[in-house]
Amino acid sequence: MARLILVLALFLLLAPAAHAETLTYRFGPIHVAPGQNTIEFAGNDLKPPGDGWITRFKPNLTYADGTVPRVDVVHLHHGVWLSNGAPLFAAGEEKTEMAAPPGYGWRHRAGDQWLMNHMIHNLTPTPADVYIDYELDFVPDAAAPAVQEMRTLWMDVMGLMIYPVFDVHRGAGGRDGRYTYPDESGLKGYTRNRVTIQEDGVLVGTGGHLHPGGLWTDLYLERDGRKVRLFRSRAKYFEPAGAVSWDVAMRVTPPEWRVGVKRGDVLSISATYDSRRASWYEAMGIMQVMFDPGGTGPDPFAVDVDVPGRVTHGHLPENRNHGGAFSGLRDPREVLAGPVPRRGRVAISDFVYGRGDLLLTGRRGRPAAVRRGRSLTFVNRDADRGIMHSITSCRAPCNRTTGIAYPLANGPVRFDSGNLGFGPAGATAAAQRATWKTPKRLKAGLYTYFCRVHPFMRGSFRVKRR
Ligand SMILES: [Cu+2]
Repeated sequence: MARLILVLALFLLLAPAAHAETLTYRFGPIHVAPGQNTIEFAGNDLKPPGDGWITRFKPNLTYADGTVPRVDVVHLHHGVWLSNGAPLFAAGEEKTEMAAPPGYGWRHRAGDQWLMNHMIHNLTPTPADVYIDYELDFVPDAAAPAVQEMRTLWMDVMGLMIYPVFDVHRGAGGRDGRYTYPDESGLKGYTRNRVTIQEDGVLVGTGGHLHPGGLWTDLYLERDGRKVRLFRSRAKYFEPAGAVSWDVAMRVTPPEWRVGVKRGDVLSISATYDSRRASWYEAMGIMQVMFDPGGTGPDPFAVDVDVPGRVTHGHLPENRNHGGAFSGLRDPREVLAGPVPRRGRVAISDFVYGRGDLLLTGRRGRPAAVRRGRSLTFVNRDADRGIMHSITSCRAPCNRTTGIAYPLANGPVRFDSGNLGFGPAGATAAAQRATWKTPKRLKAGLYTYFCRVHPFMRGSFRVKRR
């Protein structure tokens, strides 16, 4: 009898899913200019036609022929599906599949206004046309009177902003080689990573979003001066070199995870990165939390809800090109120093560093040797075309093949120019300037660098004693 009830209960719970239809959409084509790395917004009519429930969401990025671009060539920095102005789904290159727990769904109405916010990064000087593909499982109202509504609570360590990023500097966060934002940021009274629950209910699922170098995101709950961890969304790296690339999947909560919450409870999140091996610029820490207002669940102070998570996919073939192999590029440590250009200015144009570029031969390919105490000034002449470049320290020789795990911002002396270029205020990764000066306090020696936006760009300069 007990078994029969269980089977019946399971049937009732799972029944709506049986009526779900899978809808596939292609958003695009999106033309990505050479080296593009901009944030775009566009209306999006590609949504279910009627009222009902979305129970699953799966994102991808494709070419017109349906193949998936290699992540070291074109990558989905992020896509956010906004509904009526609020984030509904989001995806980055970790491509987490979001599924509602059985019996639950995201409410959808035919009149909802959708907007697509995307940042697609073309790591090459070749234009490309791509599509954002996504699959939705959808249960029309008529087919499923019993779906329970849940909402997305958007948690971001930076709060709600268009480009919510922070930098993780190599060596930051102390001797454990890990840096947790905001806890180790030194910011006092920081509250942007917190959300206050407005009504009693139950949390039914969550998962984290990180960038390469990210180890995990944590979700906490505070009540009456007590604090408890609800879930750690750990990154699982398929990447052979470890936590250094997009070859990763995030662990999300199992379908049966539930946490009862009360009005006035405070949720907060943090993001932890590896700071031992490299710096991580423009890092993110986001968790989407699914909330059923009015539902009930276990008290997290009485029951340990912080269970291990599960990944939603395995190693993806588009992540196969790791880089770091012999390339035939010169070893800049063996190249003669060259003179400092006029006024110490090094132009970057057409994806080439004007002096010391590892791809240049002859005099211009020699690393300009600047005197100690002086600077070279890099000028991005591609900025007018909307192309950003950076000068970011990497460990010599920095001349191996480009892939998702090479090069890294791992120079023995840390420097980074920011993204030299311009963009709309508040909605860009650009530094809003086109020039950068090398630090004056560098010791004598060779310095190698790459462009974070176009990692095939590599260069070098020297600092010499007076
Ligand atoms: Cu560049």
